[in-house]
Amino acid sequence: MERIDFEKDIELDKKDALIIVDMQNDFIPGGSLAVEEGDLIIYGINQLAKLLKKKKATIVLTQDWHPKNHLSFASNHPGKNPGDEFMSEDGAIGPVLWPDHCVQGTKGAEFHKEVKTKLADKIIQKGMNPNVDSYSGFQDNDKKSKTGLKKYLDSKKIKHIFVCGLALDYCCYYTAMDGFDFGYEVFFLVNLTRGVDLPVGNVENALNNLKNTGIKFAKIESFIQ
Ligand code: VGL
Ligand code: ZN
Repeated sequence: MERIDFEKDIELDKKDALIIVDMQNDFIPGGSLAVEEGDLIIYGINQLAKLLKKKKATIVLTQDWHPKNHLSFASNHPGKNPGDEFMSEDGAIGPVLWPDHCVQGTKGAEFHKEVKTKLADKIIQKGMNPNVDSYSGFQDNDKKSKTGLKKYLDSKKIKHIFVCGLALDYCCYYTAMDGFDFGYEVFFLVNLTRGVDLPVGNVENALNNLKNTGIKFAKIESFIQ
């Protein structure tokens, strides 16, 4: 992507929601599916969360929450390794297999200790069906089952969502795209995300698709304090 144009002078209010995607130990350096520099975005996410709280906006955390037998794990496919290409016909699993991560009840599935989880109004868990992955905070990859995020946002009359967290090209990307499809105005907080870039080029593709879809980009400086 040539360059990113950031929005200016965004005035936050109670129709806004910050969606903080999967800020869990396994996605942060030291974790099993560590995203490079994933720890560096925590401070900014907390700052923004405090600002949203002040403006009476809503804060949602998503949490990847897999059973041990989840089919996105390479370990559940004999002979396969993490990073291997794998795509199921209905799009439920893939395009690559992952190391075991965010297994329910493990340390790796917990939010990073520096993330201010007390500011959250709601936690949305996803990825519990062993046969289907759920990159989006809204629904499973096969789009058959919903997480409850849309219902929750609509109950609070949310119109605009701001997406940050991990990983840029998976869970943040699909959450933003579904948010757009479901009718919200979507702002992608690109500086408060980091990507896995698997397969290589995936981050660039994701950013281009977001832009071409009509999703806007914002950063901390975009907001009126
Ligand atoms: C994610 C891969 C597998 C993410 C979750 O949070 O982006 N990526 N599970
Ligand atoms: Zn996962």
